[in-house]
Amino acid sequence: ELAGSGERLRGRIHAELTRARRRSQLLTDAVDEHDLVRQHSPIMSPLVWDLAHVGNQEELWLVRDVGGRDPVRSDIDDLYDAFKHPRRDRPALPLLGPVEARSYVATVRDKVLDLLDGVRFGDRRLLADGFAFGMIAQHEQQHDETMLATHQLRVGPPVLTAPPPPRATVPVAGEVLIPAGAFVMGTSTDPWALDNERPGHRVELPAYLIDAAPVTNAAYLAFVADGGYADPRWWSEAGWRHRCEADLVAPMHWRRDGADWGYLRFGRFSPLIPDEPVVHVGYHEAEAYAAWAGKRLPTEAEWEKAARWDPDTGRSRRYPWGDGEPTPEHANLGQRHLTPASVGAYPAGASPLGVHQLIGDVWEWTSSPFQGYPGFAAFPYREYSEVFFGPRYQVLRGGSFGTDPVACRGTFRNWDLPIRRQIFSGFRCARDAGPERAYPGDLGRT
Ligand code: AVJ
Ligand code: FE
Repeated sequence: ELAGSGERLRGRIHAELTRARRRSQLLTDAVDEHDLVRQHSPIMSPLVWDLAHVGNQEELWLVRDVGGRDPVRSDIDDLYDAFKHPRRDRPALPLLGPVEARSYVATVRDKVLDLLDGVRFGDRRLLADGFAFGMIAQHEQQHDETMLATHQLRVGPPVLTAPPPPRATVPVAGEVLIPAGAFVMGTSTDPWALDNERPGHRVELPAYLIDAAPVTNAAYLAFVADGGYADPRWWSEAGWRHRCEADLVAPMHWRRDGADWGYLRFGRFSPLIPDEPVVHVGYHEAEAYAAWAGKRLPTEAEWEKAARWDPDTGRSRRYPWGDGEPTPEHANLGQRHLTPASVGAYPAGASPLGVHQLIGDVWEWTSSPFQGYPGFAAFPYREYSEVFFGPRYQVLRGGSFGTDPVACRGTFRNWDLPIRRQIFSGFRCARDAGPERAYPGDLGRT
């Protein structure tokens, strides 16, 4: 540990844990006790489960493992083990009530802040650069995003408010050519990167075109109006089967408003804003739209090269704009706003080649199933990522307006089932550049 750097790290950890807790409190204090314990959808937990689960993970990793202290409540470990009880069964469990859950998470936090004071970051790999604390701050923020999705599913008068996102200030349209070549995907050095983001490894890609912005409501509406949901030509076999079984006709939360469409957002109805990224679409819908548009979804590597590769130096950076932490000018993150922002609202967040809004706004589906990178090693536990590897889950990238910056970066990987659309998911398209586009000098001569 460099002199003084331990103190800076302690301060950063304290700030991240506190920020996460403020968010959890905002999301759980916004509703009454009945709303906290009820299940708003069989695919979501009661909000009070998320709250106590966050505290229980913090107890397991920080109080017991890092701190070596006695358990606060070892009797409830089983209730809050996500692998023991599927979401639909959680309301029937003898969960802590709202008052007990709040007092439990506060007790755990007091102990954590106490042990943070004396912890030595160099002692174990789990503690290097404060990783265990960073993992727990990210975990709480991930559940805060899940709780925000539960709020979106909740029926009743609105309880959450936030100012609208900034308006578009630059025109953004079309595609950006990413030249052929290798780049470093993932990271071996980002201190709080999770196991599935590691290690950094070279990936060689042919030239490709990627949309300069996520697909907007207007563009998606054209697919809907063209009968896209009624034409199996655009859908994969599994996608079409699901579209029929679930009777999908439009993104989740879209509602007809006479001849037009609007959406229900956190209890309020509004007309579609045409130049906002479409949100609440599943992987199958994203794939169908891309086929209809004559394109495809980007692979995960294509998404990451567009987001991180610096054409001047060849280096992979942390974000599209560089290595600096996101500010409100860079990206729509952190639940500052409760909608995606219009395309063109974040010129300062664009990549050097002109790809916009890769970070924030909406999670973007990629065509890649969730897999470990070459050299992957589970750390610190297999259940964070490894048990989800395989063809069942698709990777999403970039974070949404509901994602906190601590859990969002160019290497961050999210995953979900292809049918899921309660998450803040959208997409952008890509396509092969073709030989004539790979050699700009040949343009017009073929
Ligand atoms: C990475 C968002 C898929 O919510 O299932 C929370 C994050 N892991 N608790 C999830 C997570 C354990 C995870 N996702
Ligand atoms: Fe969890």
